Amino acid sequence: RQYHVRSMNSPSKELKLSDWFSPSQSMNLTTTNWSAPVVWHGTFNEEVLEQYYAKHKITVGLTVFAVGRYIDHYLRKFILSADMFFMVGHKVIIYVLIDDFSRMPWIQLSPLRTIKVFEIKREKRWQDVSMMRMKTISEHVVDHIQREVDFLFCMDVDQVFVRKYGVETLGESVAQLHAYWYKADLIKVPYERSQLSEAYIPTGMGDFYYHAAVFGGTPTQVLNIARECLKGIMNDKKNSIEAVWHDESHLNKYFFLHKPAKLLSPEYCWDFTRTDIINIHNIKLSWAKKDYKHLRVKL
Ligand code: 2GW
Ligand code: MN
Repeated sequence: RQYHVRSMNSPSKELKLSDWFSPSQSMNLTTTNWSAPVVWHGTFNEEVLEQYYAKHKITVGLTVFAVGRYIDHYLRKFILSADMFFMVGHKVIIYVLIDDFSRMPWIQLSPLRTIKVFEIKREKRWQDVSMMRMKTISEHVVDHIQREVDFLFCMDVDQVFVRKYGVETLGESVAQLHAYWYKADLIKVPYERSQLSEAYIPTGMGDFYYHAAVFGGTPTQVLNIARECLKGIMNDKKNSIEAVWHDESHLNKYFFLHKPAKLLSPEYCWDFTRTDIINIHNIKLSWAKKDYKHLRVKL
């Protein structure tokens, strides 16, 4: 659709929306060059999708980690909002990985929702808390998740669902466009640039900068993602190097080598403090407030 606006000063000249916004700002990419859909609100027919998945009786898993201060800060809101908005009408299993069982909040969930809580050991460095999620995820997918769900999402805990986050997001392997970088020049995105790291992506290469706060797919695909990222992380440790954005750098390398089957628009993981919300109309998941000073002291 083309919007035409008549200019006041020169009534003869028609101004197009694209006279003010560059194409990258005025249009949303809806398909990648490897033919994967980029899901934006409005690019899917909810009714048709719901009819399809209703017949298939799917179960969707969601892993979330909460260690140390993040338990009290984020966990309850994350779970309550997931209960309300994540895969409404479908079976959901929320897998909570927590370092102190006794601090698990008591939450009454709606029908069709189950919680499974597992205690994990606490890593000393926060970088390892984040990175070693890949190890725990692979172990749990093998141990039980692969037999319990049809699709699995892995998410950061420091975010809240604010609208329906539905079956339009399901796919073999799913990657999230990062709210900071989806419009940026590819040479500027913060991929790991040291050749010594397994996460290395040469300048000018890559497709998109993905956000590790959300990734998913079938259990088999998630297992592959988590295993490959872990392999890269462990090799880097052996070589005494750490990628600039930890697990996120390795995830970006993985999706560079193995293109995701589906991409989610930044509406599916938006930073609510951002003011340049051109084309962001329907936010479904929002970053939670981060009190860096308080949260990132020790650990
Ligand atoms: C993390 C950083 C500094 C201090 C504490 C923590 C921390 C993280 C923690 O104390 N407890 C905890 O449970 N976590 C878990 O790790 C939690 O699930 C959290 O969502 C996740 C990633 O940490 P987070 O959310 O603070 O990192 P972000 O929001 O800056 O995330 C991006 O970059 C990370 C790597 O640096 C990850 O790749 C993450 O997936 C990205 O979204
Ligand atoms: Mn986060």
